[in-house]
Amino acid sequence: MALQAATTTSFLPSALSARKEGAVKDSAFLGVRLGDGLKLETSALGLRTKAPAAVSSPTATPASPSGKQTLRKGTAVITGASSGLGLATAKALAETGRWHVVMGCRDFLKASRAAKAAGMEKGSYTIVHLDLASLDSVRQFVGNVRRLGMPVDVVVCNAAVYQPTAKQPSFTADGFEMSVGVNHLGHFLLARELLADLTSSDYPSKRLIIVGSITGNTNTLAGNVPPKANLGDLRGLASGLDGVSSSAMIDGGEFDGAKAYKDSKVCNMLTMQEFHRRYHGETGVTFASLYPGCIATTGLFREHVPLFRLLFPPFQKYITKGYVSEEEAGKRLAQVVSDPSLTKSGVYWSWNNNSASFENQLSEEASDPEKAKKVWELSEKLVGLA
Ligand code: NDP
Ligand code: PMR
Repeated sequence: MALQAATTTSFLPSALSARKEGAVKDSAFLGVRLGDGLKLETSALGLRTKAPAAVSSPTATPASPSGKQTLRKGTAVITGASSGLGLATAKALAETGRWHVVMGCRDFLKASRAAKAAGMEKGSYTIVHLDLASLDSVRQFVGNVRRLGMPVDVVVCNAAVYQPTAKQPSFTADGFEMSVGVNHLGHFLLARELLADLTSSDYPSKRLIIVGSITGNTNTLAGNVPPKANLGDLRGLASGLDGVSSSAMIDGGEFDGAKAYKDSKVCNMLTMQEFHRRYHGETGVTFASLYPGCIATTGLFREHVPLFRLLFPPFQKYITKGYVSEEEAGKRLAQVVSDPSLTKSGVYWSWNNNSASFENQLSEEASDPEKAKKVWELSEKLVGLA
């Protein structure tokens, strides 16, 4: 069992997962559809779930030789840690030796290989299956994380899909348009469920972080590149985003994959603030969001046309100067996870050109408390919490 040698514990999906592997058919810069070849993931079949007892639990650290009580190892749950920002953050945290990372990933084999290739030390992480496109999988994930027997000190909602070339919407197992379903609704349920675990953790700084983005903020140049984020009066969300009885878009409009992604990021940022308003005082948990910089090389753009993927990194590096490497972005998110100076709750963090963090301003829509409350209430109905 080579895979189990690479990880301490593996929690696997109960069934095979089917995932889209787009084969690019066209090469225009924008707005072109990809192929829909479905590929069955069979990697999980031969693997066995090991007893959680095998995990080295990050319990209280004994007093150091100097007699000072040191902070115990923290546990950070990161969704979508099999590539890009999530992987870089997992690596940055794990290599401090002060964090155990629970990697919530939909593709076990990919995650396992990625962690190994990144040089993450065996025992510094645990991969637990999570498909955010299924609310059942989210609930199973929460159960499996609890069965690890580790405290949950920080949760990072990082995973996302971006479908800029899709002409038609695709849907999650529960019938929600995919981008909002995965990026927002799956994480909404996950975060709501794990809040209890965060609350009961004895870690001095417990945090729930939801990754936002500049492109969801229309108070920026990047946020004004069409199609712009706009949740409208939320009529599509209210009707379930199923594309049948309602539009697949939150605002009730025509399907647009790029807009759906940006709308989902607005939901992410609104959710973080609503969490802050509802729970910061009561739980002491720090709620934060961030824009890590433009990580133009990640898998997020996998469904974009080849020309875009070729030109986007140099465009961001040399023209907008907004580019940041995966490694640097990982350090930034790791800072939001663990830096003692970033404990303020309700903040949307960004970094300046010298890589210094600052509290950034959200757009009018992404900071609208009324909208945040409505998104919260509609979302809890959709995920079965109300
Ligand atoms: P990647 O595509 O590299 O990472 C996304 C991760 O999400 C992957 O691990 C992917 O898994 C996972 N994922 C996708 N769908 C699901 C699902 N249904 N269930 C579980 N996991 C899933 O992109 P990035 O690293 O760029 O994106 C990370 C975050 O950063 C996102 O929230 C994105 O919005 C945000 N962001 C990115 C920016 C950028 O410039 N790249 C800028 C601003 C924000 P798999 O490996 O199996 O595909
Ligand atoms: Mg953008 C300072 C300018 C800036 C920054 C920081 C970004 C970030 N972008 C900027 C400007 C522009 N972009 C301009 C002027 C254009 C028109 C040429 C432009 C175009 C563009 C496209 C087509 N940009 C994009 C796309 C995408 O498909 C990406 C996207 O919207 O994903 C949702 C994207 C991005 N630009 C960014 C960032 C961070 C992204 C990607 C991802 C994200 O928000 O998560």
